[in-house]
Amino acid sequence: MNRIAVVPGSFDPVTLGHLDVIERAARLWDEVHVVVVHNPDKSALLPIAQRVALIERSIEDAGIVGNIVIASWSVGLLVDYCTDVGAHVLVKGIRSQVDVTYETPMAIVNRHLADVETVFLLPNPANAHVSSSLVRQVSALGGDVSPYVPPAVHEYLQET
Ligand code: COD
Repeated sequence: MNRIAVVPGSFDPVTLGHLDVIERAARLWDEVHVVVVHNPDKSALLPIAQRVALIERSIEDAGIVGNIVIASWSVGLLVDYCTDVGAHVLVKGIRSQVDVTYETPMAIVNRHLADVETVFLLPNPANAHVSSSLVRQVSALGGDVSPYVPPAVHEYLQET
């Protein structure tokens, strides 16, 4: 059986913290779907197609190849995507108690809705403070975000 995991996120933009979770998931599962999902609770900086393109480039540049599919999902439940592709696992990163509080009810509901389990990975300590919102803020104020994002994202943010 091909074991498939879904790594969902807003990825607005993808950071080194996200890449770490994706790379580790790719070692643990046969196939990993990185899915860009519109989060209605957050106001977006990048269009979804741009987020997908930056993930594609960042994964390629990092040499994480072979078993990764990149997709976006904006219609319906995230577990519907999982069912469509035959995935029974969602992988999320947990940086702090805030993430636990946000993710716990979703994990319970997703298991109830479609028998999809959520597996939480602790962050690499080097990236534990990194978030897309921090990157957006530092970038908007003219700061250097290169310690937090893949080179493709740094380049993109400098150009825009
Ligand atoms: N280190 C490790 N993990 C990290 C880091 C880091 N530095 N930064 C972020 N992460 C993790 C986050 O904890 C999260 O698990 C994931 O990476 C994505 O993060 P973001 O910020 O890009 O995405 P979010 O938090 O806005 O999540 C958006 C989702 C769409 C994935 C989420 O809202 C979701 O699962 N929605 C489900 C929609 C649905 O079907 N709802 C109904 C049933 S619950």
